[in-house]
Amino acid sequence: MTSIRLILGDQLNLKISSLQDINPVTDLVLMAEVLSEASYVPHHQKKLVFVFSAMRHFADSIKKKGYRLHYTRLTDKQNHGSLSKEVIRLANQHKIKQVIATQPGEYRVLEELNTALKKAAINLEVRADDRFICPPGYFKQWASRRNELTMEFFYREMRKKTRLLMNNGKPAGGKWNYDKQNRKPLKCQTQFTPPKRFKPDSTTQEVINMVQIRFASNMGDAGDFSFAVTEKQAKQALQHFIKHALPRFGDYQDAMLNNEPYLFHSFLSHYLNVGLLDPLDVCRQVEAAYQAGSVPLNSAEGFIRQIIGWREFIREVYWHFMPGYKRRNTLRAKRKLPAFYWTGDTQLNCLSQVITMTIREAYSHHIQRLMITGNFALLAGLDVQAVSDWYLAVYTDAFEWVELPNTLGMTLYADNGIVASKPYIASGAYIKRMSNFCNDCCFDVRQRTGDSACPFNFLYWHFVMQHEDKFENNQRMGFVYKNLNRFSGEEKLQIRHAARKFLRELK
Ligand code: FAD
Ligand code: DLZ
Repeated sequence: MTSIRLILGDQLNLKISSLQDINPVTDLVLMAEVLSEASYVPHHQKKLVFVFSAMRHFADSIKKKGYRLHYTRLTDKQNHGSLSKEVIRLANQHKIKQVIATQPGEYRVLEELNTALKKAAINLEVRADDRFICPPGYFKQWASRRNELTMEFFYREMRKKTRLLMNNGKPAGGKWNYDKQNRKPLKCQTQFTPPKRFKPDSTTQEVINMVQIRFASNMGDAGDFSFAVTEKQAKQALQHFIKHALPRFGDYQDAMLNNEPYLFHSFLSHYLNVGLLDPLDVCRQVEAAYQAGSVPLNSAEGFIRQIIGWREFIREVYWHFMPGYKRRNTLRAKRKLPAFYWTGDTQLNCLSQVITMTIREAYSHHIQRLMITGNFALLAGLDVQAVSDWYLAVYTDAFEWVELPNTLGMTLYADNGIVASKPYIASGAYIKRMSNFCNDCCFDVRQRTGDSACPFNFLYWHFVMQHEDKFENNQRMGFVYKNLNRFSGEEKLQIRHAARKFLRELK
């Protein structure tokens, strides 16, 4: 039967399951730039340019393959504005009753397609997304056998399944995980080679112009866009990372520095998430670099763990617990998102640094997301939905399946400990240890209370006191409550006053 093969903006790979068994003579491939997807959160300008330009370049590959393509541009007059409406428009136009899609990355999109196509009496076949390593059904079975969903144990299963860094069934080097060797702070004189950049071609330039006009008030500047937008370019970016940054990725994974967004991180997540890079292929190349002796084991293992461990685990958590997951808010965090999350205009240097880098690059690395903007959001009790929407909007790699469990779960503890076994909270001392942000800050990281005290300090202890009932018996929080018990009543009172005053004035 003739079918429409739907390709979404994050499914840009010729091996995608929805294209398998395509009849190039009769079937139609549909790709659509639509306003509903471009505006369900106010996406960063660079994210919009990336998605649209990568879609347009991928459309060229579809045509080169000889497939019949229907491509709707955002500015086309007949564009009906949403994915389901574009599918139905094309189906009606060609009298086609069968649509084949790879499972969308977001529950919202799957629901939209299911509901609208059912109403239009069009059959929708949804195929598994086999770019992911964990096979359908595996996680459910794995989860049913345990009380706690610990990423580390899931990761070991993925190592066995992929045989990455395995020798005769045993982990390379004798240990599964070298995380303890991955927490060194960095010196500000360290030299970095930034990620590979690409000059926009005429296709990208056209998209830049469109985004600058239509999304002028969105965060960021599309004008200096220089990301890879094709599979070929993304592969060059990967090679560049393996050669220049991966060898020191492991040691300095958790470090942060003023004005240095990338350090030794890969800047590859957005390429992986839209399909320009294949996760398993990336991991095999990293393994090969380790086997060739050009990359130490703690870097290779650390990097592979992020992809076959965290990335896969996070996706499984999303699909396992949605749709209810999105509404979770265990700590009842409801405070309005402060305006500085959109401007970077705050006296706290660490927040200003990370948000300013985010505005410039539509990127920040994991520890910046988790321990600076995320840590603040958790300590200040910022509204879970607003914080999640912010992360979904501002990062190029943000798609709900990966953004939500990282934000709501790992960062905000709103899922009651499914992703994180304890809240990821830290006072100024952690930020000082892992970065040079505090050197340029007007607040004093050594002070817990008083006018110049670092707000992360009193907010940290305020959070610990506020949620004592919930966390005092959490084994991993034992030392924190032991420390709290050493504080005098007067000191606790001062902390409460300082935190409440700060939070009252937070706008
Ligand atoms: P590297 O540090 O070089 O890591 C290598 C790769 O591992 C990444 O490219 C990514 O694919 C994968 N990875 C690492 N950590 C994670 C993780 N926790 N979850 C999933 N994959 C991971 N990642 C996204 O891809 N999209 C998001 O929307 C997203 N939102 C996040 C929100 C918060 C609050 C936090 C704390 C983390 C979020 N992450 C997200 C995870 C992580 O921060 C990014 O994957 C990483 O910063 C991307 O930069 P990189 O490519 O340089 O990663
Ligand atoms: C993020 C995004 C944007 C900005 N625009 C489109 C679009 O116009 N067309 C499309 O097919 N996909 C787009 N995407 C990705 C989707 O919003 C969505 O995140 C993924 O398809 C996952 O379901």
